[in-house]
Amino acid sequence: MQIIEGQLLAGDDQFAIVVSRFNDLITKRLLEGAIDTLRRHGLAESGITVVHVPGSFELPLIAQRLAHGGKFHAVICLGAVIQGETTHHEYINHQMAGGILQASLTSGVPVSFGVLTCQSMDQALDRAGGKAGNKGVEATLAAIEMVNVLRELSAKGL
Ligand code: INI
Repeated sequence: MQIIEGQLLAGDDQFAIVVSRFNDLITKRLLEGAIDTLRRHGLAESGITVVHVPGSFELPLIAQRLAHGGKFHAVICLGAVIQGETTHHEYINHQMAGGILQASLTSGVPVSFGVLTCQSMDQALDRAGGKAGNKGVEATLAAIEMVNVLRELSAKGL
C-alpha cells in the first residue's frame, strides 16, 4: 500500500492571496489569518503576494491569471458574501465558486476557496477569527497541503 500525504510546510514556495475589498471588516481578518498561517508554516515574506480586488465576483479572473502565470505554487482566494434582501448573493456565489474551481482545474495549480457565504454579519465574524475559526487560515492550510501533495505525486512519477 502506498499512502501519499502533503506536509504542512511552505518553505521556498510562492503563494498569491487574492482578497476582496467588499465586506473588508471581515476580509481583513481572513487576510491576517492567511498571512499568519503562511509565516507560521515557514514561508518567507518574499514568498507572499497579496492582490486586492473589488468584490468576490472578481476573484476568479485574478485567480485564473495568477494560477496560469507560472510564478505561483498556489493561489488563495478570500472574500465574504453576506446575504442581503435580494438573491444577488446567489448569483455571486455560484459563479464565483465555479470560476475559482475552473482556475484551479485548468491551470493545475491549487486555488483554495476562502470565501465565507453567510446569512449574517455575525456568522461571518464568527468565521473570521471568532468562535468558529478563521476561513482564511483554513484555506491557507489547504493550499499548503495541496502544493505538497502535488509535489509528492510528482516525486513518485504519478
Ligand atoms: N461582493 C462581495 O464580496 N460580498 C458581498 O456580499 C457582495 N454583495 O452582497 O453584493 C458583493 N458584491 C459585489 C460583487 O462581488 C462585485 O464586486 C460587483 O458586482 C461588481 O462586479
